[in-house]
Amino acid sequence: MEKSKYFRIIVCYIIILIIASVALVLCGDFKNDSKVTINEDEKSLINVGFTQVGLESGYRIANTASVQNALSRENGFITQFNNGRQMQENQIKAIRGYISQSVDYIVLSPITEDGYTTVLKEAKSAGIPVILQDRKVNQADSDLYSVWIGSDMRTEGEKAAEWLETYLLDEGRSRDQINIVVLQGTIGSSAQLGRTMGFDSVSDRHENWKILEQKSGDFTTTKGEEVMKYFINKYGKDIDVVVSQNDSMTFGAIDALNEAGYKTGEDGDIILISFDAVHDALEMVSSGIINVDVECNPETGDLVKDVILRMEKGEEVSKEILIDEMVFTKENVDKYLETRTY
Ligand code: GYE
Repeated sequence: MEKSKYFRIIVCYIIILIIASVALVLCGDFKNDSKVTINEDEKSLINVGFTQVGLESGYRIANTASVQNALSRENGFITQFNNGRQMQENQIKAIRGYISQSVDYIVLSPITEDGYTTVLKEAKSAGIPVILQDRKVNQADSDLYSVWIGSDMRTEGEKAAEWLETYLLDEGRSRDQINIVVLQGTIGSSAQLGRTMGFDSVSDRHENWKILEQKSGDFTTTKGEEVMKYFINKYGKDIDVVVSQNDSMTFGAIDALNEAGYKTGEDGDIILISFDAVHDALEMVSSGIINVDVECNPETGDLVKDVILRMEKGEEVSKEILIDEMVFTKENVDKYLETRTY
């Protein structure tokens, strides 16, 4: 076999080795996950296993920080963190790990409402209370968790549509044909389901409102830009309103719209409605690029902590605990911008 063939084989092996090691580093769970070792003097701490949706948005980053800061060692907790990377199987694997370690509590933000029944039954059989925060699981599984803490996503959707009703009335456009496209979040997540149901329930009251299409951008900027480009190619100048179910997708949508020559917001061709109300988006509300941003408050950490401490004392806790939220427009946003921590 001539030398060049040997050389080609060796190069192939080296390339395979490099790809394999890169894959191992990227897929390894260690990147964002924490494993804690419990020393003898830490046995009195409350041991919590926390599995999070992922790192897909500003909301998510703030929500993770809120829970981790609340469930800190200073506050009497020892908390393991799992980044679900927006894949349910990662969360299920993490929960089974927590069960095998006999943690005291499991905190879960479920990526979608379906798919957790079996693992929640396993946690229940192991006698480990599960606390949901942010998103929900199916109502049918309500006996498999102790408490849900989060936002009323359906009301968020209604607030967005009710703002549009008022805006169109003020603009003298309440009888115009209004064409709407919707960038939805992760399909099957309670955020996507709730916001869609809420917005649609108000939209159905207006025969002159036409939802041209709803398509998932999976709550990420990249996918949001991709879906907005699809909408622009398909509907172009017919689009009057873009509803984007989180700020991350909104940022991608703005890039796509600007690239195609469309202006959004106060003096634009397109009315832009967003959700979450993270700092960077509120700056765009202030500058008139986003018309309205319906808040989804990520700061659930202290509520989770208080629930656990009360459960530790054997106190009754409500099955659902809602967090307060606002609607931001150019008229009210500036006084909140300075103090916004996320
Ligand atoms: O709107 C989005 C995140 O579940 C309410 O998930 C949360 C949503 C939030 O990806 O930014």
